[in-house]
Amino acid sequence: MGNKVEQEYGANQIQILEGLEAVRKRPGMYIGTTSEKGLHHLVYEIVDNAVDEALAGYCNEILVTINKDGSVTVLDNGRGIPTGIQEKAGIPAVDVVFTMLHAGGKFGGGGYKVAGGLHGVGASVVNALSEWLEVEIYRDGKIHSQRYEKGKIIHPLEVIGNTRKRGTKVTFMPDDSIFETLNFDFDTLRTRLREMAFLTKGLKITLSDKRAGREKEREFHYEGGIKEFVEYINRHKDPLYDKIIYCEGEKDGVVVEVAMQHNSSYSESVYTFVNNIGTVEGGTHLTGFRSAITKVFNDYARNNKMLKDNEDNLSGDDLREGLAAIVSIKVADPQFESQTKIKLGNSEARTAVDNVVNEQLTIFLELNPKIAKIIVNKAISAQRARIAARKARDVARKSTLSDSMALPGKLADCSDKNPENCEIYIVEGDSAGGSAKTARSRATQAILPLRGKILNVEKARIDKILGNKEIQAMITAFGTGIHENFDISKLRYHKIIIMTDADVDGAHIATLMLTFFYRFMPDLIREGHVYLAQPPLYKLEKNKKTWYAYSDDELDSILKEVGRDQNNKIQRYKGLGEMDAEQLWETTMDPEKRILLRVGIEDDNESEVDLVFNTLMGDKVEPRREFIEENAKFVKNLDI
Ligand code: TTJ
Repeated sequence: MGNKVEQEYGANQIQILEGLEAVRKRPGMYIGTTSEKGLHHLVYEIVDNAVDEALAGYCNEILVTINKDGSVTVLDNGRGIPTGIQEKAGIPAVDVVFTMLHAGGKFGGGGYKVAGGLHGVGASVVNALSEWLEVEIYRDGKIHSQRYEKGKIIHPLEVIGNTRKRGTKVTFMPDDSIFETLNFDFDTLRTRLREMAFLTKGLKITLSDKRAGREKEREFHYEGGIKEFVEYINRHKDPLYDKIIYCEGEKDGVVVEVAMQHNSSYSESVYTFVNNIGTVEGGTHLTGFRSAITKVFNDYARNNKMLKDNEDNLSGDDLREGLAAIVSIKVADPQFESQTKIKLGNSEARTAVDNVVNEQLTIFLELNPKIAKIIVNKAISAQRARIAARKARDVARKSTLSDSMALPGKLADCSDKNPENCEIYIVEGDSAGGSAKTARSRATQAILPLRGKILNVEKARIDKILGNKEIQAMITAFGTGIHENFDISKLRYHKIIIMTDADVDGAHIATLMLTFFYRFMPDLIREGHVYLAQPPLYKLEKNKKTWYAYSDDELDSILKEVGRDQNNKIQRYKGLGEMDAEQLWETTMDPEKRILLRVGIEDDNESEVDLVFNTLMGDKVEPRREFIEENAKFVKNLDI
């Protein structure tokens, strides 16, 4: 008998070691990437386990600490991972959790485990990819301790003391032979942990950085859960009514939670989650949400004579104008359609969200007729604007039917017709546009000068936006169309380069353009076609030699090199207009020498990008300053 147990134990051990070895050999298969992103996934993976304990109702506090040595600790006040021998494996349950792949019975226990999407590979993968990992379990009055190195158990689980606490503490040091970087980013962790806290009402998550010189702490605790998430999305906007509309329920094993509130803007900010993971491409839950919204509001409008019998239904787009919403569902067996696992496929999720929202939103509107009327009226004016815009577009289309590819008059196009070789500079002001036209390399560089501030698309309705000359010029020059008609294969230039003055106004104009791209042609940014030119801030002349500096620091280091004396002639450029064509070419347009910043969107984080924009574009002054401090995050340094 004893012999048999031993044999099984041995077989398990071999299986464990093979499993961990596979993870270390092909980490990408388990965590997607060994870049900074993969590094942060390790933390989410461990935190997910503690959040599961919170979802089960046994834990209300999680503390995440970046330690002085760069390791990370996750501590919860849950029941503690079981320490007894697990019969099937013949080793303590905690060792099963940390050494056996896909251990822990994900989705097996009748609960809704959070880790069903992008990560969800389990604590054993984190362990396998860690130089070392230590667990302390506070359970049954005792402190149980275990240490692993590169995933391997070093010694049997031991009791190292007594405690009155309950909970689990995990500390791990990622393996530097596996990850490209071990540098945890406070803001990246902050964003995800805040999202987790919004999605798990009542759970307090604290993030604390103990690294020398970087000490910082943030606490996330939202009793209102996703209702507070919606308040957060609308925090710099004007809500159209005070309440947050909230629906929750369960159907066919799908737990549904929805919160929403309209604001006075014209864009939609709806974010969807499955098992606490953002589904950037939406899916069935989003479809269910949209169809319920469309039906319930149209029924309400008809029943209350706000829409006459001969009038068209309000479209979903009309009803979602200015809508901020969170749709969060929990499903035991999430099916994802796309490779990237960000589009939900479960059909029962569609009916569940549709039913829950249908039923509860109908009741809400009956109980809150003032709010119902505000929303329906907003949708009716959106509908009018949409019809006006369609007419304007039809007129525009007809007037250019003979030469539908008519390019804007101000565009100086390039001669090369292969989009891959071509770039278009969108230049602030006619005078800088003139210099750029002289300076450019005609074969591959096109110039489109724009006059003054372009329209803020966050604050204008679609009819006005499409009637705007500058916006029309960009749309026709790019060739792609917009929104659902957007077709990237028609893009006429693979680099779209925004060139504005290196001052606050220039930054503002650049942001207005980025906002337009993000709202009307987001794939341009996603696919990396959008760039910011970087004109120099200073010119230094000395002994017939010239230097250009793109920042104060750079000027400083040049001065250090050439010596600070009276022969230095320093010019501070206030605008592109102060440079002649030759200087403009040399400093900002010559592909061999220029600096370009490529604009990107972080996949995981579209709600943040959205917020970043809204912050800058809003009416309130303070948030704008915040943005300017933070906008480095939006733009990543690319070319030299
Ligand atoms: C499992 O069912 C019996 C009672 O304990 C349940 C459990 O495992 N709870 C639990 C696990 N609480 N916290 C964890 C946990 C916490 C961290 C930080 C890391 C991991 C892998 C698990």
